[in-house]
Amino acid sequence: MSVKFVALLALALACLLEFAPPARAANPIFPKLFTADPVALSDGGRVYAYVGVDEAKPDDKDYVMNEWRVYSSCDMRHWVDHGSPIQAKTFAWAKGRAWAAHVVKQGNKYYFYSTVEHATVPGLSIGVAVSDSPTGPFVDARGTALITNDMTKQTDIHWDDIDPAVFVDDDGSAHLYWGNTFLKYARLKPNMTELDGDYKVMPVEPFTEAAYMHKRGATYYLSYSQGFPEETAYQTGPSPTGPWMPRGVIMAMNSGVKTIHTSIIDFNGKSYIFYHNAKLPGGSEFRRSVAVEELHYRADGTIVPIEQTLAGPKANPSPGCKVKKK
Ligand code: FUB
Repeated sequence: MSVKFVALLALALACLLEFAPPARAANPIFPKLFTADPVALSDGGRVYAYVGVDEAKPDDKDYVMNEWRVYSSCDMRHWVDHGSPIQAKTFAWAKGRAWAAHVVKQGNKYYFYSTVEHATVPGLSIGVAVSDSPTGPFVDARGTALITNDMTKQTDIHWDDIDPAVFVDDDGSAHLYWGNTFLKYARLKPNMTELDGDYKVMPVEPFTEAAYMHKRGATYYLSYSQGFPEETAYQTGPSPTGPWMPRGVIMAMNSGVKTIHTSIIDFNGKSYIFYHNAKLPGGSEFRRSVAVEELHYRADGTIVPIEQTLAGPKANPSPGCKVKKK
């Protein structure tokens, strides 16, 4: 090979590198829409991520949210868009505001718990919908709200009954957590659509919103947003109702948006935290974007604080995972 040929080859390679479009960062994971309030479900070798859609225009001063969307992945890197399996109008008794939701599998059914504004009971409320598939469509499972704002009296604010999170324990018992300012808890009946007894207020302070429960070994992890701007804190305990031991902050507050709304799952032997920030171009308080990071535990079971990254987690394919490269 002549020196001239090698020089030409090197020049061509340099030009290619220079002009090749940079690979898109993995985070935020859904670059085509503003998305928020993620919750994920690991099922059948795929992870399903359910998100609200922020439709606010740049100058809007409030959330504009009408539907939820679901995406899935078999490797935590490549995501398939399954569209919108449920909208606020799925609940005939609601008048809008598709705020944060949570999805769990119980038996062969998928239950979608969601915040919506009630049409006749002032304030935000919680509904439950059901489907035979993780990608929906979901239908209203009750025909009425599961929780309404007039059922709780701790504060006059009309958005204190938001952000449902349902945890199904190893014995099949189902536990509902929700609230803003006050964290509320109730057992669910085995039908997943009714409260089993009265609700309680959990003594978790300071608490803002976005409660989330997961279990690792025999330890229960209650994570939630605290402060405003929000940061994600967590506590641990020996049961779904505590008693709780505060363990500190695992994700620091965002810049450009005051909320953060995290949720934690295991997938293919690793743990992940989903959250939202405002890092999609044009992002802001009401134009958020969902991202994901790997989450690590220390030997004593405490969680290592998580940095937000643009790179996101490494590929973690399920056996037989085939991704469609664009
Ligand atoms: O998306 C509307 C609200 O913002 C959610 O219900 C809260 O968790 C916060 O993320």
